[in-house]
Amino acid sequence: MLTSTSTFDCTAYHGILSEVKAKLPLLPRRDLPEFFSHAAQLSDYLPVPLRQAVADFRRQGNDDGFLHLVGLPIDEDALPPTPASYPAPIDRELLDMEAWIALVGMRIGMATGYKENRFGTVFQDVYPSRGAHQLSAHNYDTELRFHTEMAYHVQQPDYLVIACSRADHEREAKTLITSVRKAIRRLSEDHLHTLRTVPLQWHVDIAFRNDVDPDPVTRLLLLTREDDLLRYDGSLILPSEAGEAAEALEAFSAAASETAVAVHLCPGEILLIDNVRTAHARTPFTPRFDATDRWLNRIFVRSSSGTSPMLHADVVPFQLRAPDQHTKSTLRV
Ligand SMILES: O=C(O)CCC(=O)C(=O)O
Ligand SMILES: [Fe+2]
Repeated sequence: MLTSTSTFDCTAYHGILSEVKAKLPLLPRRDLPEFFSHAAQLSDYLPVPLRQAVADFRRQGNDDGFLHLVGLPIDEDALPPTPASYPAPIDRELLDMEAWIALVGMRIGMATGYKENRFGTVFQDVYPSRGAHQLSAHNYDTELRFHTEMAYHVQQPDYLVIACSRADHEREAKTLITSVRKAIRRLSEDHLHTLRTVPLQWHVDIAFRNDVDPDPVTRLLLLTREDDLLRYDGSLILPSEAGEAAEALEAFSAAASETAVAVHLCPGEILLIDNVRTAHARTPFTPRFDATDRWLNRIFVRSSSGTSPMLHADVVPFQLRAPDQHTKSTLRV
């Protein structure tokens, strides 16, 4: 049942959900393309109201920029220890939350691995890790900055599907999602015009930096598609490099923080994030490193791939987006 535009409660559907999940292969990593293709077929048997909510979200998005699924079945007693490394062993049994992100995710596109990111793993674990880089989702002691996931990549994921297997002990870790549809209402016409016409310099995540090119850069407009497409990052776009757009960028950053929605993810919950209309962040939290720390499961999903056909669990190589052109027009729409 949809409790608001962005929350859907699955509690009423445990019977049918468990029946569908039971048909999935138990060792997904043995053959990921086969696993996800199986999940796509089985997803036709998910409860109609759930399929409808996901289909509506896929067709038109929503104001919040995410769909929060709550009350999915999870046997917390059966969970293995929170991982402390990746990739997961090939014979790790399917987790409840991995089953749900695969079944729900395959309603909106295809799971995708990114070759240079975590060895191209498609199913990813997100857990706190000592010494993690400040830009990494494994970081915990500082706020993970707002970011649109891989906006600079030609094969940018259209959606990010994250599930919670374990919450943090102190219930401090909030996932923040800011959506273009809400943030732009706070901006002046002048700032909007700048963000539609002046591309911003982008650096890329550490996974895509290497000895040959230690600092790939491109230039992207923050707003496109009539202000319904957002590319934003609080660290990979440097205000000092924003030139004439610096003030508009600062105004956007403030609007993004002010309009963001905070979700404290709990076991049995999924965030289906619209990665072309939002940026997300995470507040700091306090791990115990006792094998029961916060544990998220995640897949990146593409719903369109330009010209080439998409494959299930495809692993795509890094391709930097070509820079957007500076639009000289002085016409303010
Ligand atoms: O820890 C979170 O809530 C989100 C982390 C993140 O940015 C991600 O998983 O992509
Ligand atoms: Fe992220």
